[in-house]
Amino acid sequence: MRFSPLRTVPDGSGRRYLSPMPKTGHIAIAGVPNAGKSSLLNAIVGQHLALVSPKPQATRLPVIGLHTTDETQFVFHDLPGLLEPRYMMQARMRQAALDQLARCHAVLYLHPAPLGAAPAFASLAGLDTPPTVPVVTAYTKADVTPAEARLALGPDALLVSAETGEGIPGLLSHLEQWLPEGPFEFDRDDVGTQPLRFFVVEFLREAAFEFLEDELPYAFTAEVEEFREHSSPVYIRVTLLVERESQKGMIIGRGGRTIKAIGAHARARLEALLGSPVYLDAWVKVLPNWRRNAAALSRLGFPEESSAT
Ligand SMILES: Nc1nc2c(ncn2[C@@H]2O[C@H](COP(=O)(O)OP(=O)(O)O)[C@@H](O)[C@H]2O)c(=O)[nH]1
Ligand SMILES: [Mg+2]
Repeated sequence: MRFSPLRTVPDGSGRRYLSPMPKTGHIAIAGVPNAGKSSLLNAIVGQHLALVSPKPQATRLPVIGLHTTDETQFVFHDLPGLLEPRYMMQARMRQAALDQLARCHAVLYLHPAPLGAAPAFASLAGLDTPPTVPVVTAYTKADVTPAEARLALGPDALLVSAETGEGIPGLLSHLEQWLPEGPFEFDRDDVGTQPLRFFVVEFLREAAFEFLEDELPYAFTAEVEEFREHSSPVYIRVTLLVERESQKGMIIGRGGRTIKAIGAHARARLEALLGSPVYLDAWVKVLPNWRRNAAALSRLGFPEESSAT
C-alpha cells in the first residue's frame, strides 16, 4: 500500500480536509561494536530482525528495519563496518557503508552511556570532514547506566534502552525533524524489506555466536536450500557451512546437541517473525576456506571484502 502525497481524510464532521504530507526518511545507525545498534533497531521495529551478540563483528550485512506511525515512515539501516576496527574490515566494505550513509537523511550515532561522552562522529569514523547529513547522537544501555554517569552526559543527552524501551519515543520524535516529506516507500505493516531467506541465515548466525566458541562463529555461515513458505509448518532446509572438516564435529556436538540448539534458536526467531510454525532441516557441510573464496562469497551474498575477520 502506498500513500499519495496529498490525501483527503474524513474528519468525522462530514467535511474533508487535506492531511499533512507524510514523511519518509532513511536513517543510518552507526556506532562502535557492541554499542547496541542491532538491539535498538529491533526494539524500535518491535521485532527481532538484526542479530544481537556480545561478540564484536557479528553483523556482516546491513539489516533494514521499518517503523511506521500514522504520518511518518522511518527506514533504519543497521550498517556494519562503519566504525568497526580497521583490521577487521577492508576498504570497500567501509566505502559501501559510507556511501549508504551519505544517501540517508540522518545518522543515528549510538554510544554506550556507561562509557561516557561519545567521541566526535567524524573522528571515530575516520572522516576528514563531518558528514553532510545531520548526526543525532544517542546514548545506549540506559538501563545499566548509573545515575552519576547519566548526569555526566548533561541534561540534553538522549538516553535510550533497547532493554526497557526507555527514551525510544523521544528519540523518534527527535529524528523525525530530519526526515523529508514524501510518500511512504513501504507498506505500513511491514517491519523489514529483506527476503525471509536473509533472516534464516542471520538467525542461524546469531545462534552460532551464542553456542559456538572462539573463532568458530566467524567461520560459520548458512545457505538456504529449500523454502516452502506455503507448507504447514513452513519447511526450510539449510546447509550449515564451516571452513574445515575438523569444525564439522563442533557444529554437531555430542549426540547432535549443538546443532539442535542452533536449529531451535533460529526456528524460534523465525516463528516469531512469520507468526507460524517452522520446520528447520539442517545439514552440515564443509566449504573449504569459504571466507577467502570469492566465488563462494558471492554465492552467499557477501561482498568479497567482508571475508576478513
Ligand atoms: N543492558 C543492555 N544491554 C544491551 C542493550 N542494547 C544492547 N545490549 C547488549 O549489548 C550487546 C551488543 O548488542 P548489539 O545490539 O549486538 O550491538 P551492536 O554490535 O552495536 O549491533 C548484546 O549483548 C546486547 O544484549 C541495552 O539497551 N541494555
Ligand atoms: Mg550489530
